[in-house]
Amino acid sequence: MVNFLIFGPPGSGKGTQSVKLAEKFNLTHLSTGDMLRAEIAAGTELGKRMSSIMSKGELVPDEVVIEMIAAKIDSTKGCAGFLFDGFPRTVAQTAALEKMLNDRKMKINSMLVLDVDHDELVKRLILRAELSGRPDDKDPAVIENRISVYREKTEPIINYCRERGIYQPVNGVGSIDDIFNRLSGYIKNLI
Ligand code: B4P
Repeated sequence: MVNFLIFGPPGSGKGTQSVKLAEKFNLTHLSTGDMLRAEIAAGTELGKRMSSIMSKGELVPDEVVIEMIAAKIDSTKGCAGFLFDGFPRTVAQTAALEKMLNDRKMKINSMLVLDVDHDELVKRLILRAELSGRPDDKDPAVIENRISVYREKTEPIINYCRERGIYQPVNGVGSIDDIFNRLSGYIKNLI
């Protein structure tokens, strides 16, 4: 199994690229954002508790997403590896993922970091709000909070992964197909 993190600020294209990459390389796409939104849509107790946190642009508790990911890893069979999208988002989640994978004789092979400037992120999310109806895309103040939370709590993971020699920056500006080709080039070299 070859496992990848797709990483970057909100609106950097993680979800967009993950769907295409998972299909091309037979990877299982695990998006904690999608899993949490599915809980909210199903009206579960967990979904109800997480909904107000997400609508403010804050991170849900580490243990919630760690448990979700562990369950998915154990129930997935027959893929070439995992593509983790939007997880990990804190250094604690990263350490938990490393342990989870080590316990199962796997590792994080590469962290692909989409590099996109602030104005482009805001532009994309405001545009998406018109189509998605996502409460965290609708309010510009919530978008700014999500970007600040990323800089403060999520970005430190880059150094953690750099020290492990798995950090790979990727230019995230351009057409969706161009970025897909850039990412595919890195994945092809490892799979
Ligand atoms: P996520 O679902 O992960 O949402 P996101 O950061 O907004 O990124 P997403 O993947 O959806 O967007 P993309 O960049 O593809 O998280 C949502 C919330 O869930 C978090 O704020 C948090 O509350 C919670 N959460 C999730 N995981 C968590 C965790 N591990 N721990 C704690 N809390 C967690 O795309 C954005 C837009 O850009 C799209 O409209 C797309 O069409 C467009 N786009 C993409 N590529 C483009 C390009 N090249 N050019 C132009 N537009 C492009």
